[in-house]
This record gives sequence, C-alpha cells and structure tokens, in this order.
Amino acid sequence: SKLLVLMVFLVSELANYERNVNRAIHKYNAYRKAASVIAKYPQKIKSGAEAKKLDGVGAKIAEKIDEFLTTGKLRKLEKVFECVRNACFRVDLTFEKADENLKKIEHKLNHHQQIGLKYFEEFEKRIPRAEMQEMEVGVSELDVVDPEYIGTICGSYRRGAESSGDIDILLTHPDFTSQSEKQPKLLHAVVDHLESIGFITDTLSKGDTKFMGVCQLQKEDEEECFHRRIDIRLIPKDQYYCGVLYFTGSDIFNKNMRTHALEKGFTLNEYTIRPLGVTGVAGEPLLVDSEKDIFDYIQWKYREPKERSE
Ligand code: DCP
Ligand code: MG
Ligand code: MN
Repeated sequence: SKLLVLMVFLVSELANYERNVNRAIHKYNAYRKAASVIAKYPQKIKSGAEAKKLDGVGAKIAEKIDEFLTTGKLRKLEKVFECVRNACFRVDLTFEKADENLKKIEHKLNHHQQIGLKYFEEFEKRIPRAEMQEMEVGVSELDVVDPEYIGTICGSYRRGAESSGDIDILLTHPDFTSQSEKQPKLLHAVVDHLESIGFITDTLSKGDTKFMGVCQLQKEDEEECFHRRIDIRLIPKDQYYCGVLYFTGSDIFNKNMRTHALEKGFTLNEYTIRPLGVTGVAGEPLLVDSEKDIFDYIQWKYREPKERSE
C-alpha cells in the first residue's frame, strides 16, 4: 500500500540521515534492515508494537513508527527533510488518508526523492542476470552513435552475479583523455540516444562525466519489466581500466587489492595507479592499457572478474 511505501521511505530516509549526517554506519544498517523487512511485510502495520515483532525492528525503530503513525511526522527528520518540516501531513493521518497525504508531500520532495518514491517498489527488486545480458546487448549497439565508444557493464554483473542491484556502465572514447578537454557531448550523445529509443525513462542527475537515472527494457510480449537504476560514467581513456577495475569490485576485493598495492609501493584508486616514492609521495600515474597491467604492476596474479568477490 501507499502508506507502507511512505513508511518504508521515511525509515530509509532515517537510514540516509544517520549515514550522511551522523556518519553512524551501524544505525544506517539497522534502519536499512528495518526498511527492508517492513517493505516485505504483507499486512498493514498498525502500531510500533506490531512492527517490533519483525526481525530487524527494535524498540527504537518501533518508537519511530508509532510517532509517525500518530503524528504523521518524524521530528528527527524535520531537521533535514523539508517536506516533514513543513508538517504538510499532520495528526489527522489515517490509513484512508495515506494516498492523499502522499500526494501532499509529493511536490515537496525534490526531483531525486520523487523518482525514488515513484519507483520505490521497483527499485527494491534485483535485476535478473538474463535481463542484464539483454542490456549488455544494448550497450554493444552504442556504435550506432559512434563506433569508437568502448562500454562495459561493471558491478556485480561483471563478477558473474545471478542478479544485480543496479546497472553501472563505464564508457570511454579515444578522443577523451585526462589531458584533453572535457567532452560532455560524448556522454550526452549516449544518454540522448538511449532516451530516444525509450530505454532511459528518467534522469536523476546529468553532469559532464556522470549520468544517474532510470531505465526500462522494452518488451514486446506482456512480460512484466521493471524500472531500474542506471549510472553511466564517462571516463578518460587513460583512466578507463582503473575505473573498470574499481567499479567491478567487489568493494572487499578493492580494499584487499589496494592494501596489496601499498605493500608493493603503489597507490591505487578508481582513476590511477601511481608509484610511491621513499618519502611516501605518489609519483606520476603509470600507463595502463588493461586491467591485467594493474595486476602486473603490483605483482599479483590476474584474477578474472568472477574471482573478485574478496
Ligand atoms: N565500490 C567500492 N566501494 C564503495 C562503493 C562501490 O569499491 N563504497 C565499487 C565496488 C562495487 C562497485 O563499485 O562492486 C559498484 O557498486 P555497487 O554498489 O553497484 O555494487 P555491486 O554492483 O557490486 O552490487 P549490486 O549488485 O548490489 O549493485
Ligand atoms: Mg551495482
Ligand atoms: Mn551502482
């Protein structure tokens, strides 16, 4: 129901608040977990006590749910969340009025939040590998825009995962290097093309090098197809493989690889690999023309993406 969406949305906002404002990762994780169990709960949640029976919802969160159900707002979020500060939905919040209240806050949300709410339930669903493979075919067709584009779907998909949370596309072009001028057109031409074929449906943000948005595969039959989160990053050609390595992950693997690099006297990040001098100062970026080059520099046996879970 919409009320459930709203409740989960607010608990998720609490999670973000803890992470972004308080840097409290434990609380962030706790709220995230609570949001996800509440989202899956098949019935109406009528009180904090009822929510507390769920695994992952503790006394603190139950208290928040009661506050939300009885007052229609969360004081904690008022500080950061304009729509709640404006108290646009108030003590009169009832289940019957959930829709109405949701409508009331909808235009108070920023564009990003509106899209998050619009597709909330769809974004919770993971993307099956078969669908990711179809999108990969789409990426390979970018040569209709310009045959020199190189694109890779990174993230868990590249590691062979059976399902993915989102689509992370890395894009480069030989005309764009860290020495050349910015080339936002290279990114925007791709985004425009993907919009024109109806694949990209919404934009969260669009900069010179990074697009964040929403996409949906067009299906001929009646098969259900969800909206998905998609990020496209345009990366200078000379930094492309450090980017591909980083965005392929996993995050644990990245951490381990960076640690190993340091032991061998190199500093590695999503852009470059640089040698560390005796004083610990990083030198000029090394030439990289493949992921394997990076493994070679730090004398590590090459690992296929499938073997990079840690
Ligand atoms: N990454 C990282 N450290 C972070 C965030 C991301 O090293 N704090 C890297 C490793 C991730 C990659 O970026 O694999 C993509 O980030 P995602 O959050 O999309 O993670 P995955 O694609 O691995 O998982 P999911 O299937 O949930 O999207
Ligand atoms: Mg991902
Ligand atoms: Mn991602």
